[in-house]
Amino acid sequence: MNYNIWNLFKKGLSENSRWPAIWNNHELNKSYDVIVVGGGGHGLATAYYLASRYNVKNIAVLEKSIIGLGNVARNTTIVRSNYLWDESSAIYEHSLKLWEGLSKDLGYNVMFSQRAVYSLAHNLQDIRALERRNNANLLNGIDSEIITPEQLKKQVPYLNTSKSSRYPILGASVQKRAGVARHDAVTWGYAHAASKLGVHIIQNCEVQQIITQNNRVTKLITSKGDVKTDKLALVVTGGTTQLADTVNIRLPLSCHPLQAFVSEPLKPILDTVIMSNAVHGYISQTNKGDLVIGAGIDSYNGFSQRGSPHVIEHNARAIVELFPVFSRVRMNRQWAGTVDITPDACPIISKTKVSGLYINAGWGTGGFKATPGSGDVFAATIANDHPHELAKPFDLSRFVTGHKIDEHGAAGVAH
Ligand code: FAD
Ligand code: PYC
Repeated sequence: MNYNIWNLFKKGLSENSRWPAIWNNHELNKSYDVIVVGGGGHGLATAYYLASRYNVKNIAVLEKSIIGLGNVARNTTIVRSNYLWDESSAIYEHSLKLWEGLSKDLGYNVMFSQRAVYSLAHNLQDIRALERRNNANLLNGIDSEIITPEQLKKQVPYLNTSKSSRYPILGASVQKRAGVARHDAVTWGYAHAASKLGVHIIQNCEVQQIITQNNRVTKLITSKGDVKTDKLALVVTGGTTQLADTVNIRLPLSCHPLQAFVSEPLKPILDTVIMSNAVHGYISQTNKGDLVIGAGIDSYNGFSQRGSPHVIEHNARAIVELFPVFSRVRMNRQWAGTVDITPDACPIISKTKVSGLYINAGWGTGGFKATPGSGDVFAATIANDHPHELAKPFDLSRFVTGHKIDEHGAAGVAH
């Protein structure tokens, strides 16, 4: 099915009935050339690019639940590339460029909206950190500007820029090409395009154990039976350490809950994304009208998909500081996801000591924006059995050599 204007018109005439399935569900075959474990954004993107760019056939994505119910569905969809260090800004900028053509590439509207992302500064240290990152971004050819509170007020009229507020805003950085996308559409778009290229998407199929022979991946034990492969890609966020444990690989990942909540729908009032690390909250408005709000991680380790009340209470207070006009808005839903964080807040995209086993994890609080870029460079790494140039700095060896890339400051969310 092509989602072109003509087909949309035709289906509209039949009251949108009889739309075909967006992707095909398959039974598990006995073997595949490449198995991708995890049907989140990154797993589906990896499978799509393996098939579309690297000419790999006979691929399966195994998902323990239903595709797109993990973090890809639980995140707040901010897409930007303004990281501090060359290595990370390069991979995030590669991703942002792919976002810019993604709907066309997938033949599915992922509703990518380049509505700009503002990061606020409330003290001198914030200003220095934003200026440093702004200069680094400009040197790497990434769009970024520093603006004054007066300029900010013109662009975001309801923001409280009063000098007498508790944490006055001293300035901001803005990336105008940044924005948001629709998370479900990203999942379904990749599933649709991968499925069209023959990728088998197998839901309700939990991978329980990896079997090796002579230090090579040979087979997987799953809840739907055994399946053979000699190339296995793990893209399972919070599930990575448990699966890697089955082949005695220990990973520097710790999992935390990260919460978000949305309000009742409002008429259009906020046409951009505002982030503040100092008062500790960020906010945007969806196309439906809901305000989408989040803050930092819950500090304890855990896999809970709810989170602690005091974190969102603090978060709501921060948003009311920034936007007193939202103080009477009712909140509709709250949830959490499980974010997998490395010591340097950068991902792991790596071959491993087991031949044929590749790991993509540790995107922590910031992986949604990386979905296309991560999928592309990981697919290249798997297809060539050699790290893609942009993936090289994110090899597991950095935790041994000490070549870490500290992005805690640009992560957008405190950890
Ligand atoms: P997931 O969707 O979690 O995919 C992993 C999949 O693996 C899951 O579907 C899971 O069921 C499956 N799986 C696990 N174990 C197994 C197994 N044994 N067998 C088979 N399948 C298995 N990032 C941003 O860039 N911008 C944001 O604004 C942003 N906001 C966030 C807000 C919140 C509240 C949260 C929780 C995260 C946020 N993130 C954000 C981070 C982002 O969501 C993640 O980094 C990203 O979604 C992770 O990649 P994924 O989509 O592939 O993960
Ligand atoms: O990485 O920009 C980000 C982000 C915002 C909220 C969660 N992550």
